[in-house]
Amino acid sequence: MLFNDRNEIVQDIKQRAILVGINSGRRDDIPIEESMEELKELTRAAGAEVVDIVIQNKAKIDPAYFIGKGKAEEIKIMCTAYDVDTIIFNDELSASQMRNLEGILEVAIIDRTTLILDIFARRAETKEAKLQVEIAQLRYRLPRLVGLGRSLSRTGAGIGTRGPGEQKLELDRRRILDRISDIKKQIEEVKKNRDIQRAKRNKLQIPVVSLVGYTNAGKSTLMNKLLDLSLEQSESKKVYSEDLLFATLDTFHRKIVLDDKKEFILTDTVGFVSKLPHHLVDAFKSTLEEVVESDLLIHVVDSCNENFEMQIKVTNEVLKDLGALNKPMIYAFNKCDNGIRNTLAKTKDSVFISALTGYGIENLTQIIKEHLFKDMIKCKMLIPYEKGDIYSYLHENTKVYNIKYEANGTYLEVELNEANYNRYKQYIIEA
Ligand SMILES: Nc1nc2c(ncn2[C@@H]2O[C@H](COP(=O)(O)OP(=O)(O)OP(=O)(O)O)[C@@H](O)[C@H]2O)c(=O)[nH]1
Ligand SMILES: [Mg+2]
Repeated sequence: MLFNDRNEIVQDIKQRAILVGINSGRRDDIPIEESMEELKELTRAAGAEVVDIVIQNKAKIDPAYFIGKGKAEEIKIMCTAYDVDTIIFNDELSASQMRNLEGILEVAIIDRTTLILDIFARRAETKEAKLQVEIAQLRYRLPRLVGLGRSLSRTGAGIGTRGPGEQKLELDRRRILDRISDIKKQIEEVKKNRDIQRAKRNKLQIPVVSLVGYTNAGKSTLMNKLLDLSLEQSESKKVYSEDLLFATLDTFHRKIVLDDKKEFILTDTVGFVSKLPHHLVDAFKSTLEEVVESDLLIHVVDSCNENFEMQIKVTNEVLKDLGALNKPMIYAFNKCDNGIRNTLAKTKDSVFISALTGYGIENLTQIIKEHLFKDMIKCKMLIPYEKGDIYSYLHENTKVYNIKYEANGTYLEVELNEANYNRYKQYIIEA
């Protein structure tokens, strides 16, 4: 990759990478082959080419070189033979491991965290996401600056050197610290604005449902499918979905109006991945606050993926970290157009769907309704004719079963949520 004077990329040359992972043999780890397959997908998402994959069986990692020194020397030979310029490790490396490895291998050393941060930097679209990613990148690189040449330097550009908006990341310690405090201030500003928006939504008393799950599970596709069914909709409200890790980085809110006028706000969120960098989770905590505050979580699972159980576990761990694990949650086993796994047991809080074909979506909305509107109260009301505004509000926003125009006002049989029930109590004649 080459940069011009303004620090913008002018030419992108594909990096050629060898991926390196350690098989610790621990039983609760994800099988190494699958973890490396995921690393390969991540590498692809960062725009580099995978030349080879090296796995070392090793119960304990080497404090100096992460892998064995002998293995590192073997990889050095491969680098020359295959014209490789980057080595990507499947775990987080310490500053000294990076430095030592760079000394032997003489190519750029990237770890899984740097790789994930790099993908986030490439994908970040909104100002807030960009700020969050950059701060996570800077915090991660700060203790790793010393002695790192090729991996972070200006000439050895590539994964790990770019921030959001394809700008070069700061290298100077002092300037990094200044930049971090500057970003913090900007995030505060954005947060204020978001809090105002959220307060507005809260005021509407509309329940919030959040889609959560592993990256590529189909959250955004499901959001689009539910938008299709919504009584209020528009094509421009569709969100981006793609067969790519981390297609979504921002939180999106859409109003869904069901056939009986019951409505809720649906939130699409960033997908999770195993070994998600802590700095990143921290940075995204503010955007994910809404997940913590939602009334219901739909945990979307790619049931076609061999590792779906691990993906559920990872997602739940991140949710726990966010303090959202105590929320009511429905498991939506997605991609069932490819058949339903016979190991999947159907429970009252799980549903088999295909966000692509629409299979099972009715069932899902039924379950959502049961969760969100179980406290709906059916009642009979008499609205005086001079309170036309209340009548219009109820007519537009609630399920009306019966209307009669009586001598002293409009008689309504409606279903009210708790807020409306309390608000219009005086007009209720029978609950
Ligand atoms: N076969 C099949 N593919 C699906 C289904 N739902 C989603 N997909 C595909 O899965 C890929 C990922 O879908 P997204 O909706 O972008 O997934 P996501 O969970 O939003 O992913 P991130 O935003 O990366 O976290 C896309 O290629 C979708 O077309 C489904 O029900 N069946
Ligand atoms: Mg998405």
